[in-house]
Amino acid sequence: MSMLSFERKYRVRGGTLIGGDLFDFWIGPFYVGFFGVTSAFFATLGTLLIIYGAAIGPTWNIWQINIAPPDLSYGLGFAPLKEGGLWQFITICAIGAFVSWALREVEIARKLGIGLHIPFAFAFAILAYVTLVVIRPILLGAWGHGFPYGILSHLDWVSNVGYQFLHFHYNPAHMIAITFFFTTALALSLHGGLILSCTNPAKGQPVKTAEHENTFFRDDIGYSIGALGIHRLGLFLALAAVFFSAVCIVISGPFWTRGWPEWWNWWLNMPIWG
Ligand code: 07D
Ligand code: 07D
Ligand code: U10
Repeated sequence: MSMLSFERKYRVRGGTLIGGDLFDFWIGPFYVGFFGVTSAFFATLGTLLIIYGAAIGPTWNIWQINIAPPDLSYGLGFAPLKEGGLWQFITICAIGAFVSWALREVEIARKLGIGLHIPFAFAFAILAYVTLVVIRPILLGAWGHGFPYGILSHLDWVSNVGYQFLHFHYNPAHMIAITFFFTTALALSLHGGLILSCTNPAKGQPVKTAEHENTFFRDDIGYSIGALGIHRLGLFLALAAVFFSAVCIVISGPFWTRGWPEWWNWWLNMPIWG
């Protein structure tokens, strides 16, 4: 409720990227905008296509519903609806919805006069998805290299593709991505822990200040990155994790076709060993 007086001030026209005032309004808590309409359109259509795919498929079991990409023999062409064409339409809808959502975030940020950090961050997730279902399939020459849309079937795809490269853990970019993911969790737990320890003290105790926060880490590890710094670091770590994920999958196949353990032979093959 305390937000309402602020919202009255900010819920004004302007900041849209396209369409001027046309969709510049709110429905309940949601800002609509041109890209809200395109988000809703693509998300609704994509979801209906998934439901249609489920309806013509063998099961309504939520875990087992599967919309597979076309057979490799279709290459980069369009496939009939029931033989992967649905997957192709759903992919178009998904990209339409994700990009619309990012642009809607841009419009909201512009209205508020804040930075574009959040849509910038979401763009990395979209990049990872597009790498999996567009960039890598194009580099490999067939839409059939995209992952299937289904809760369990997409896990099977990850496992199969992993074993195609013998042992995916030896993929160096996968190692870097995983390290960034783990570091992101460490950073968030340290930050969440520190903020709660200072701002949510035991009953009767005063709330502590930034001095306490800095001093804890100076005493503990000799250095404090500071209040702004930890947020910059957190964003960097999370985006780096996703970026190296996209790298690790796009090099698997298009740029390296053998098992990943073999990649490390460059070390044994160094001329310095004589
Ligand atoms: C908590 C924000 C909320 C989002 C949620 C996901 C749907 C799908 C669709 C029935 C953190 C909503 C889910 C809309 C329903 C149909 C057709 C985000 C939060 C709650 N995966 N994945 C999951 C997606 C890929 C992998 C869960 C999407 C790649 C592994 C969920 C994509 C690879 C495991 C899911 C995608 C991969 C999962 C939980 C897109 C490498 C698990 C996700 C669009 C990245 C885990 C049964 C979550 C699981 C899991 C969704 C892509 C690997 C169903 C939408 C191909 C190894 N994935 N995934 O919490 O339990 O994300 O699977 O790219 O173990 Mg996946
Ligand atoms: C793609 C999601 C994008 C989501 C978007 C939004 C909606 C809306 C609506 C909730 C990228 C979707 C939104 C649908 C929902 C509402 C209302 C995120 C995406 C745009 N791996 N591995 C990774 C680990 C192994 C393999 C990445 C660990 C095995 C393959 C990450 C381990 C083998 C691929 C990672 C491990 C193997 C990966 C995933 C451990 C299998 C990929 C994160 C501890 C035998 C994938 C780009 C990611 C990748 C990937 C971690 C093990 C294979 C670094 C920790 C050894 C084939 N693995 N992996 O990318 O890089 O998120 O994808 O063993 O393709 Mg791996
Ligand atoms: C952070 C923070 C911080 C905070 C914070 C947070 C990070 C210190 C100040 C935020 C963090 C949290 C709240 C914590 C929890 C968050 C997570 C764990 C992340 C995961 C989040 C979720 C799982 C929630 C996901 C929910 C979503 C995405 C909302 C779903 C929304 C909708 C379904 C509606 C979308 C709205 C749209 C598209 C625009 C408006 C549209 C409508 C209202 C619908 C009506 C549509 C129209 C009018 C358009 C017409 C429709 C058409 C044309 C379609 C027709 C098509 C056909 C085919 C028929 O650091 O600071 O605290 O809080």
